[in-house]
Amino acid sequence: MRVILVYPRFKKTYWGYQDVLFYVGKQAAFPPPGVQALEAMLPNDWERKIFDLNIEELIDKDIRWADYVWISAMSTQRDSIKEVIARCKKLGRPVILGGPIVKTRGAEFPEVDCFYEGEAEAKEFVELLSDMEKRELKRFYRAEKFPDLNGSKACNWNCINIHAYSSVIIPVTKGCPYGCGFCDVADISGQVPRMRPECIVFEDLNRLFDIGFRGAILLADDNVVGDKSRSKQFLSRLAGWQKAHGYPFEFTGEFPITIADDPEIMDILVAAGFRKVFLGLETPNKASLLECNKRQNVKRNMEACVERIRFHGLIPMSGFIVGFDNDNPETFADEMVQFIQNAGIVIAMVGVLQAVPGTAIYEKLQKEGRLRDLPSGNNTDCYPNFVPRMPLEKLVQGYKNILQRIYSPKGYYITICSFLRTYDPSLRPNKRLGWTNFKAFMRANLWIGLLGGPKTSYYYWKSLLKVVFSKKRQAFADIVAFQIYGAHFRGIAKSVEKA
Ligand code: B12
Repeated sequence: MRVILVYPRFKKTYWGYQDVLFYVGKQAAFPPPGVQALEAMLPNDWERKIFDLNIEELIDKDIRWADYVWISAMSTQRDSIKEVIARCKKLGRPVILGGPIVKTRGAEFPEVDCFYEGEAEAKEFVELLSDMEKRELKRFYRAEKFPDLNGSKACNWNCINIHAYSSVIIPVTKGCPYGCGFCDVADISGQVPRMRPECIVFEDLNRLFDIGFRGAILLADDNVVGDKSRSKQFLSRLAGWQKAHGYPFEFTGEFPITIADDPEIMDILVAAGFRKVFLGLETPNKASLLECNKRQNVKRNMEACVERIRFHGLIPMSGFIVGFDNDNPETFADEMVQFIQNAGIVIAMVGVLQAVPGTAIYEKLQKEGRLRDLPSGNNTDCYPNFVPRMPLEKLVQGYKNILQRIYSPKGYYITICSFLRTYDPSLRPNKRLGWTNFKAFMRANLWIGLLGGPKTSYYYWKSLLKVVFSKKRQAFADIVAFQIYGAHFRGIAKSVEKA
C-alpha cells in the first residue's frame, strides 16, 4: 500500500510568521504534527511520503505514485485543500480528509472520498486502515470521543525535513478543564486532560536529541498544566532530562493565567527550559470575560499576574479577542491598547471574535439568529461570522486602530519598556545562543535597523541600547527577537488595514 500524507498551505496568520522566517533562514514556522502522528501509526509495510505544502510542492508524479492521498488540515488551509483535492480527482486518486477541519467545515469538500473525524488513537482508525486494505472505504469514520492516548507512537523525525522549520512540535496532552465560551477544545478534546504515555514523549525527545536537533519545541497541548499534579510530575522529569542533556531545547506552550498563583510550577517551567508561555488573556474588559465564561481571568488582576510570571523568568505572550457583546464601541480599542502596553505583552496576537460550532458563544448567537457563516479560522480577516452587537464598521475600525497602535514602532517600543521593567532573564538555565541567532541578529540590523524606514530603525536601535544599558543585559537576544516579531506583526497590521 502506498500513501501520501499532505499538509496543505496556510494563509498568512499570526502563527505562520511568513514575513520573518528569512531572518532565521527557515521555510515554515512549524512542521505538521497531525501528519507526523499518523505517519508513525501506519503499518510498517505501507510505503509513505509526507508533503508539507508550506515548504514544498506536490507534483503529479507523487500523486500518481499513491494508492491513497491523506490530507490533514485545519480551517485556514481551506483554499489549498481544494486545490489538492481537485488535482487528486483529476488523476483518479482517492482522498481521505482528517484533522479539525472535518468537524467545522467538512461539508465544503463533497468531492472527498472519505472523511475521518477525530483522533487516530481511536479504534475507528484501525477500521479505516483495514477498509483501505480491502478497498472498501466508507464515506465517514467518526472516532469515539476522547480515546486514551496509549496507542500514540513516537515520532519518526526523519520523515520530515526538520531543518526547514523554526520550531518542532510535540504533543504531550489533549484536553483542557476550562470551558471558555469561544473555544471548542472542550468539545473536540474534552475537559479531562489525557496524556500520551510519558515514555513515548521522552522517546520523541531522545530521538530528536540523537538526530542532532537543538532549539525550539512547541508542546501541542490545549493546556500544558490541565492536570496540575500530573503535569508537575512530568515537567519535573523534563527538567531533569534537560539538565542531564545540557538544555538542548527551549519549550513553549499554552497556559492558563492561574500559573501566576503557583510559584512552584513557574519554577519548574523555568527549570525545564520553558521560555515563552502563551496565555489566553483575551480582553481586559471584565464584562466581556464573564460573557465568554473566562472566570479564571475575571477573578485576578491580570496585569499583576503577568508581572509575576515575568518576574519568574518567563515571557508571557497572549491572544486577545475583540467583538464581544460587552465591548464598549467607544472605548474597547483604547482599553486594549492600554492593557497590552502597560502589561508589557510584547507578543500580543489580537483577533476578531469568531463563533465556532460546539461553543457556548456559537449556540447563543444561533439562538439569537445572529450567525451568518461558518468561522474562517483566520482571526485577522475582519470577518466575524456573526452580526456583532456594535456596528461592524465600528468594530473593524477599532480593531485596525488597535493593531496600528500596538505594532507601530513607538507603540511597540513602549510595550518593550514595560516588559523590561519586571522581566528577570537571569533565572533561565539555558542561555545557549548559536550561529542562527547571530545570523538573525545581523539580518535584523540590516532589514529593520538600517532599511526599516526612519521610525522603525530609530526605535529598533533605541530598544537595543535600552537593554544594553540596563541591568537586564541578558535579555538582549529577547529584544532582538521581539523586533523580528514586531516586523511580522506590522506585516499583519498592513494586511488587516487593506482588508
Ligand atoms: C498546537 C496547535 C497549534 C500550534 C501548531 C499548529 C500547526 N500545525 O502549525 C500553533 C500554536 C502554531 C497553532 C496555530 C494556529 N491554530 Co492551532 N491548535 C493547536 C492545538 C492546540 C493542537 C493541534 C495539534 O497539533 N495536536 C496534536 C496532533 C497530533 O493532533 P491533530 O493535528 O489533531 O491530529 C490528530 C487527529 O486530528 C487525527 N488526524 C489529523 N489529521 C488527520 C488526517 C487523516 C486522514 C486522519 C485519518 C486522521 C487525522 O489524527 C491525529 C492523531 O490523533 C489545536 C487544538 C486541538 N485540540 O486540536 C489547535 C487548533 C488546531 N488550531 C486552530 C487554529 C484556528 C489555529 C490558527 C489558525 C490560529 C490563528 N488564528 O492564528 C493558527 C494557524 C497555524 C499556522 N501555522 O498558521 C484550531 C483549528 C480550527 C479548525 N476547526 O480548523 C484548533 C482546533 C483550535 C481551536 N479549537 O480553535 N495551533
